[in-house]
Amino acid sequence: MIKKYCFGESVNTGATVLKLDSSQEELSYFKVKKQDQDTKGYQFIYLMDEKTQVFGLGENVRGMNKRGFIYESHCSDDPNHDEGKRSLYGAHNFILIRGKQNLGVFIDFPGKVRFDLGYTDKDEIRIEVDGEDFDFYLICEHSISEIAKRFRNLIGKSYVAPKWALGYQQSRWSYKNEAEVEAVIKGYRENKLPLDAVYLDIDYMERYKDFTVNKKAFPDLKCFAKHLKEQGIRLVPIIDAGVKIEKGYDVYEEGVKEDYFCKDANGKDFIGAVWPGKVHFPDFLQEKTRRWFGDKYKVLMDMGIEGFWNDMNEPALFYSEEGLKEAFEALDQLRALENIGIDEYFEMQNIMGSIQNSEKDYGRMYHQYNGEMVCHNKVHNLYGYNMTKAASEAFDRIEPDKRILLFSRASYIGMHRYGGIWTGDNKSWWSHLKMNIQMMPGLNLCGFIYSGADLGGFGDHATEDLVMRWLEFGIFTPLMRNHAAIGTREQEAYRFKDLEGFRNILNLRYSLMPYLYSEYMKAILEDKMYFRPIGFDYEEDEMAWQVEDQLMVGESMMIAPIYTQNAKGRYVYLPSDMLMLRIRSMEDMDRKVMEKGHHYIEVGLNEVLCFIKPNHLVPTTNPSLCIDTLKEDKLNLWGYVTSEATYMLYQDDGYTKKYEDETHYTKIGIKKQEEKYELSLSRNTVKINMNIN
Ligand code: MIG
Repeated sequence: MIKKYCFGESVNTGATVLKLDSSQEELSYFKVKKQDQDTKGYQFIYLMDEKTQVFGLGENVRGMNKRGFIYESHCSDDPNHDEGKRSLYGAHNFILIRGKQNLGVFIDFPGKVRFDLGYTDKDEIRIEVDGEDFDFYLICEHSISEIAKRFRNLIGKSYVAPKWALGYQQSRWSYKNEAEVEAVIKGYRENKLPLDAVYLDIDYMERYKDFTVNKKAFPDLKCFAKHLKEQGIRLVPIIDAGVKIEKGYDVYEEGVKEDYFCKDANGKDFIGAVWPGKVHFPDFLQEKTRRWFGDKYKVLMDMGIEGFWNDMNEPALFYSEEGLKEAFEALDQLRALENIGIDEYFEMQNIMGSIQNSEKDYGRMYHQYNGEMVCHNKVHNLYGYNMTKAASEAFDRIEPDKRILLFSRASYIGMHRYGGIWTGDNKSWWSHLKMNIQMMPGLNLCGFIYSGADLGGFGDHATEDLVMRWLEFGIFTPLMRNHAAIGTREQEAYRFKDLEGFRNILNLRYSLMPYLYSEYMKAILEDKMYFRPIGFDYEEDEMAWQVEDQLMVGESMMIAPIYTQNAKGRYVYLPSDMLMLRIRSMEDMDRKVMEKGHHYIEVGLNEVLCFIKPNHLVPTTNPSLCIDTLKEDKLNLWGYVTSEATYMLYQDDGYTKKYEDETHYTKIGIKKQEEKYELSLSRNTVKINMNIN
């Protein structure tokens, strides 16, 4: 059951799709406190007992169970994802409380919301909303999974990526020209390593101007894209939020003329600075701006581009004109002093350090909404969401039947209908591999199914073992992209010594595609979670709820990734008997039925460890170098069957939007008859080779 409580006026963020009337009853489970006159907000207090756990909040640091820390929804371009961070790039105001009564809470408010989950008082959840106009949704269901599903019903169906975007993808900030892109592809293809896409970071543009191509670096992008597609490889360019201020640049000139940009307090176009230098920010809160900016993607689509990533849309702000002026003035005052003491020295550092992404600057930026000027701070968390909505709605106009790859860095609840997300600038650190594992279920709870982290890590230098272990986990994330920052050690799979090991890992991704794709599509079409903490599947098992480093992937599998350097194995908790698979390659793996309970399992660097639940199946196929050439008409069925199992295989063309069709499903049944397994199929479109237990 979902109840909506409206506070003040509705803000209409577009996060939800279900139309609900405001409940007149008193809000149960929470004590409501109005904040003082200055703060003008609300506080909601919930009392936790010892066993209470809290899940959700999408993109955030720390464990799957978020109890014990404080988080703040404020989309932030912050590349230091350490344990102390309260906000990352997304604002995902949904929590799921596992207590005496299981509850889901969603705060639909585009300004700041704090989720103090036992930080100030270890037994209290305090939700603080920095405003008076918002909607509070309360979801009550018996089971945790049911709450997760209800929330998805509320916010609508997730975006569906084209199937090629579930292939392995390579990116790096610094592929500067055609030759460098070709070299990467050669590195993959010559070593028989699968690859589906190469990303173009900001260097493909002319002076970082959106929707332009640097002609020297890419003389004929259309022809180049066509040539790569013939090899099964797509190019995915980046689009940044800020539009360069430059005379003669059409996007800039149109924006100024038609009033598409955010304003300053005086009604002039707000000036900030990002990679292109000085920029204006499109006012994505306005419908007309969304339409205009969205249609610009066509420039690249006409060159054969089928995918995009939206960056810097928190929006990131290196400095504003006014902010910089103030900083210089403050520095001048210091310079005028005869002696710079220690206090002044730190003040100076502070002045320099607080220029970027400053809240004061955000407060100087205005949107036009329904004829009113709205201060950016009030709607900050909607910026990336509306940029992505703009692109997605344009794709529907430009290519109505085709799936286009789209994901964003900043996001808000509801953006999952328009695109996926990647989790931004992590580092090549083992702790960030663990963070990636722990973040995925939270993202899924908020509807972001097409998501993933920069595999191998973005900042800092990667090592071979880290990249290998990270890819072993990445096999299971729908967005499987290796991405690194300029200046860091090269980390493409072919750069390392154990090429065969990398080949086996990447091949496994493609071999598992019949399963991974079926589970990906069913998670979207049925509002299910693709990644789940294991307690979600074993609600009665208290031990399962303690596990922070294993995940259920789709309906049949559990994974237990290795995320520590030099580890030769790990402890795994099995919430039931399961079939263990320790995979070196499709031809070489160990299979063993293991009993419910704790186990230490040895896992070599080149081995992938996964498990199949009892009476569950996993369809696999032979690998290929890209999704376009993957054959899925003869499947090799893995399974652990003690009595009988059924599996719904989902197969469609992967490129059009006709995904809701009965004919995409094949029901596979296995029945154990004495020592034999009997196979049944609802259709004869696939051939099955059994590989049970
Ligand atoms: O300020 O475009 O998160 O993936 O490589 C850095 C360069 C801007 C941040 C993105 C990252 C991308 C980088 N961008």
